[in-house]
Amino acid sequence: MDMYLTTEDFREMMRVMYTDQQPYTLGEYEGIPLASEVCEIMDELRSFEVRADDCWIVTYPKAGTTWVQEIMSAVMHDGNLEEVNKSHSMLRVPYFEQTFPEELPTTHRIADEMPSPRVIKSHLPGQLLPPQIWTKKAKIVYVIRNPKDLMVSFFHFEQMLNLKGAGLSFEEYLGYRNSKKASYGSWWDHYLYFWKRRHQPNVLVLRFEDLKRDLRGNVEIISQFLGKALSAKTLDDITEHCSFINMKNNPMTNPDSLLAADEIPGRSFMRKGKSGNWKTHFTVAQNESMDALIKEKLHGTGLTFDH
Ligand code: PPS
Repeated sequence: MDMYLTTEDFREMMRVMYTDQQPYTLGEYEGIPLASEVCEIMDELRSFEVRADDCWIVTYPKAGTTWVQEIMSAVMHDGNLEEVNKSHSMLRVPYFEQTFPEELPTTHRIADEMPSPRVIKSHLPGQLLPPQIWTKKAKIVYVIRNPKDLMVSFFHFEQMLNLKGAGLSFEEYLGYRNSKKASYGSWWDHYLYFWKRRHQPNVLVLRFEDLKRDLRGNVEIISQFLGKALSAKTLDDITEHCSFINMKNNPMTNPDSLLAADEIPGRSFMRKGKSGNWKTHFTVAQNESMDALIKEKLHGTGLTFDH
């Protein structure tokens, strides 16, 4: 990605897009609300040339994308962290549907030029990903996070970057994000698409809470899934590299610098990095209503969340 876009370009563009502009407008593609610019390129994205050795990190936003993409990138570099730290995670791992101002190529065109094996990030719901992912059997790591923590993380993120949900109270935000009108559609449809496919050999479904409980074990699971036989020492090093505090302190893994979020005092993309942070945000009534929604939407699917 550096071939086309320098870190400085990227940062300046993000500053303009997020800090100076009004919240983006949402369009709709096949019933899924997406940023209007993304809707415009969706037909092109659907015909993207997938490679069999691509590794995709797919998530509903705020489920642990940045964390797992960094683990995947480090694994695909065989744990060579010196090499990994030469460029920012967001440049190493292209965000598939990210659009840029007109004079720059869109991310998927940049990804076209990247050498194999590629790690590619997307938040698109499964049914909108390029169909070649399934025919070529590219590997997909999908991360699920307790939707209550997802709400809190997303709420703060949208405030921080002045996105669609900025300006809403937490109560109003819950109403928006728990509806099919939210950007990227509903979290439950997004989760269930992959949950139902979790036994397919090219799909690995992980849980944010499991990564918190046992990061080393999950680094090993990811490495095996990606076909890498890494030494215990290398797995230890990747685990260390991907701890919350190390990712927050590392300018090549903390998105703040590229999102120009470090210009906003007291705010950080790497906010808390915890499971159960929702407990300090939800009222009793909000918690009950969220429990009822989770029960209604996930009933009979086998997907549940610990408290
Ligand atoms: S995005 O914008 O969709 O790419 O966001 P995403 O990366 O999916 O989610 C951001 C949340 O993940 C937390 N995070 C981590 N937690 C623990 N350990 C590590 N290493 C880590 N890296 C990122 C990040 O802090 C956001 O969660 P919250 O709850 O807001 O802190």
